[in-house]
Amino acid sequence: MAVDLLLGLQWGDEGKGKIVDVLTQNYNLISRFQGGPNAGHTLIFDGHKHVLHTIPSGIFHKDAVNVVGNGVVIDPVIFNKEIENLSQFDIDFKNVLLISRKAHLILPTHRLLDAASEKAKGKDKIGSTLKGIGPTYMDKTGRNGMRVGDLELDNWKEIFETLTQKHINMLDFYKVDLDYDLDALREEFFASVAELRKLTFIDSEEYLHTAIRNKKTILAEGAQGSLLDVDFGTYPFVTSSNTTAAGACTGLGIAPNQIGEVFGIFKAYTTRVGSGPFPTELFDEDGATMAKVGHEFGATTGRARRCGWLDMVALKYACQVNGVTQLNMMKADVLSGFKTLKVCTAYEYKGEVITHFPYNIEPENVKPIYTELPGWNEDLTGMTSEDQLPQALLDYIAFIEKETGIKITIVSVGPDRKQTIER
Ligand code: 2SA
Ligand code: MG
Repeated sequence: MAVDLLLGLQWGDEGKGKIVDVLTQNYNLISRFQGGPNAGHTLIFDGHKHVLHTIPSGIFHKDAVNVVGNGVVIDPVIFNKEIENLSQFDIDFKNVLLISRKAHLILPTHRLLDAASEKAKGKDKIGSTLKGIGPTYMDKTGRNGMRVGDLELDNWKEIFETLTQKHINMLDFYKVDLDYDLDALREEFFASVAELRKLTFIDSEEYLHTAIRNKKTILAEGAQGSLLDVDFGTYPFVTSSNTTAAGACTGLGIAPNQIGEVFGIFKAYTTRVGSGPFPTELFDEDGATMAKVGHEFGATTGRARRCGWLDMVALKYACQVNGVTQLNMMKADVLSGFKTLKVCTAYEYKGEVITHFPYNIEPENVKPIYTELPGWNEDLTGMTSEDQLPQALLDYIAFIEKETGIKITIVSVGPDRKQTIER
């Protein structure tokens, strides 16, 4: 089949960037279909760490073409900084980084609206990355947005000014103090647009269909995670796009029957950054150990990530919504040294035991019910094949495979490309 999908099954930061990087060699095209600069995909190779936000993770592979699909939202300012950060690599951006004309643009005032909305919500804030994601998707579905293709029109600055003025009026609504210099923001935006124009804008759905007809292989790279999906996540503590498999169809213009493998990426434990319910969250030493050993800080904002045990109820739900065909388990090495591992296999929901993911998983409704498994002590980070893995880890893997009914085909034992065990 032509298009394989790679998706995060939890609340983001599962390690998608690393797996795309490992898999890229198998694909001609890597595409992003949703989200924007809120994403932080970390790749580590040759001893260096690289964080990508909007650019697909295939950018480091010479032979891959990278497509930013219509479902993505692009901030020209951040996009250019990302390109500048890659200047040490000899990348021919004009030919290997193609942008959909139908992708929406994040304006500086979208960022201001995001900040104002969060500030106005106070303690109930979403914990957004403040990149303007929500307001940009609101303008998209509200049919007011500005698209990449608009930059090719003579009157694009008028379109920009009209939308900016609307946003300035909206800012009044929030009644919060925001410090900003509109002229400076405008200048920075225009300068970045001039840079963005040096790249190639395409009708990406047509481009991808031609590629499919020409038997090219395509990997669609998801951002954030299934539990942040605007429909299926822990609403309202979600992002504003469809992060699940269906989002790849609408965000690229591919048909469901063109999808082949669906790689579901999950951490051996769970993390969440930002607000919102998290049934297996740990507030004790164990959680602190996961955060410390796993270096659990946001790749975009540097915020500390909340940590907890693996939630099988949520994982099975994500597998189901996405039609996952292969599981990839990340950060198994971080669990070395725990005497006992807990996996949440059911919820006590309003006094009843349930095994499905309900409407509302707020702590007052949901208490996790755990199954305990023995831990392992071995350092996994130097292991290169399955036969070196400790029996307790193999049992942990077998347990997850039995619960989900899906094979774990990759076990990651460290952040580097090389620390990847295929099964
Ligand atoms: P937004 O900015 O409107 O999409 O935020 C809404 C919620 O979605 C969460 N979110 C994320 N969660 C995990 N990782 C994300 N990307 C960065 C990373 C985050 C960072 O890879 O580390 O650096 O902090 C991401 N993007 C959005 C967000 O926390 C809100 O809960
Ligand atoms: Mg991330």
